[in-house]
Amino acid sequence: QFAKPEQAIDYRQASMALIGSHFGRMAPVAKKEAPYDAAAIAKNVEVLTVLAALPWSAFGPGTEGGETKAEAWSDAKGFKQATDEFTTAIDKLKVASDSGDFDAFRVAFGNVGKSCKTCHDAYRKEK
Ligand code: ASC
Repeated sequence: QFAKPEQAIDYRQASMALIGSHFGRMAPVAKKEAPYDAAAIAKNVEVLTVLAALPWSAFGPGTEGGETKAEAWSDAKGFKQATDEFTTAIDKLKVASDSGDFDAFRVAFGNVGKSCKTCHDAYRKEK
């Protein structure tokens, strides 16, 4: 899939950036700073569910580096668990946003954010 480690690093950073864009744009809605447009949120979350699957194959053996701590490989089990928790939280956000219920969306959105932070705290280098 990736001829060189740098290509894997670029790929995971690019896909994470898209996830950050599609997740972060919903923050004003979750914080009640912007109106809740259920259809627009559901459409955005649908994109996000696809994006959320992308980065993980780009953390293969021999692709150490970039912004990722060595622990992502030395503690591969913990890393896998953290990324699984994220994709599970995304699946729950999809169910919540499809329901059109604002509070369900808000709670599920917050849980995705927590899973982002938990994994970043453990496995992303300090900036
Ligand atoms: C984002 C983003 C993250 C998460 C995290 C949530 O929008 O880029 O890494 O949310 O800040 O706690």
